[in-house]
Amino acid sequence: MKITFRWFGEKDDSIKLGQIKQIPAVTGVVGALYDVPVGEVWPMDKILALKDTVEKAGLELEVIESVNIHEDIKLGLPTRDKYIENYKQCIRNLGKAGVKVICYNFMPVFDWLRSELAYNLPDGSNALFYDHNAVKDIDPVKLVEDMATNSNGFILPGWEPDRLAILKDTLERYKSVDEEKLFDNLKYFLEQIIPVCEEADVKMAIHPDDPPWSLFGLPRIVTCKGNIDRLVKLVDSPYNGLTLCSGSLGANPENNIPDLVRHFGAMGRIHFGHVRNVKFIGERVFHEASHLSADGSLDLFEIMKAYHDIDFKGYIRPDHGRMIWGEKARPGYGLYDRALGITYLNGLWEAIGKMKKLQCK
Ligand code: CS2
Ligand code: MN
Repeated sequence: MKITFRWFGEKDDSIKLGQIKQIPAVTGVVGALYDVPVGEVWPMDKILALKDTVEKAGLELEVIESVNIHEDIKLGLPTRDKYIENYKQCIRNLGKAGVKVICYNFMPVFDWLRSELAYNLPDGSNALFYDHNAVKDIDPVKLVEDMATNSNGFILPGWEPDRLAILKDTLERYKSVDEEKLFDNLKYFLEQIIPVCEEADVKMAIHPDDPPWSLFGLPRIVTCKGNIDRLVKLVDSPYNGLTLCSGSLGANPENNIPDLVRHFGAMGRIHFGHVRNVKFIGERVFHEASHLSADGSLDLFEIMKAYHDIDFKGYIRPDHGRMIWGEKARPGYGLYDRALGITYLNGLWEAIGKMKKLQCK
């Protein structure tokens, strides 16, 4: 595996590349261009400038998270073709710059969603929190406003102002899109872009829905093994793959993450792993936790063992972390807890590998 770290750019991240470089085993950052509106082509010069900045710090830029999908593509509107053409050009440009994996998601309107961004934990740290009861009856516009004002002054990934400005309109338009229609629209998109990915040697890695159930009556499809099985077959190519996010899928206890790693890993479809823990405290109520197995509901040893068993050669990153040691950063994306997460993943990986060798002797 190759360990990476998500970074929001020199202007928008409180974390410096030099700090990321000092985290043991990190070979690259997961980056994006944040100033190109959704649906537009990412210009070559801007991609190369980002790559140059990252490489000067001794790191690689082989994974992009995310090239977001224009709502017209998810809605299946006639205007989608123009945006799909732009997406193809983006893939070609990224391929030319040496990018190997594009993470994206197909969640209508909302990216990840939480009811609280700074839920206090007993040790004085805080983390993202989700309570379905608090979310289900609330006006989505109000919820989004709350998220935007409580984010320590940072723009949250997936919650960019241009997206939020047209929120009411977009919600209205989804009234005619159910899960079947969303699957059709995903298939239409993949059928057009996957041949371009094959040519450019860039793998697509869809991120699961977070949380993995429907919200505000909107359809969500990347939620469970059966649906993911269906989506990898929509276009049967290794370039149509997954970002296996343990915390997103793991918020539903019915999703068995080590099993998913083995299943989709054996098919060669996992290109990117997001590894983090969540702690269930009720039905559809959870908070994020440190990566340590004992602190959450997921067994990180079993997850890393599954990656080891499939001889995973793709990219891994720690996912959201808690806010600890008084850090003020973008919720979920501070330096300290994610760096601790990486150290823990390194420890598990080394121990699993060495134990296997001992058992062979
Ligand atoms: C989130 C998402 O769980 C996560 O990784 O932070 O915003 C994620 O980056 C997107 O859904 C990927 O497109
Ligand atoms: Mn994730």
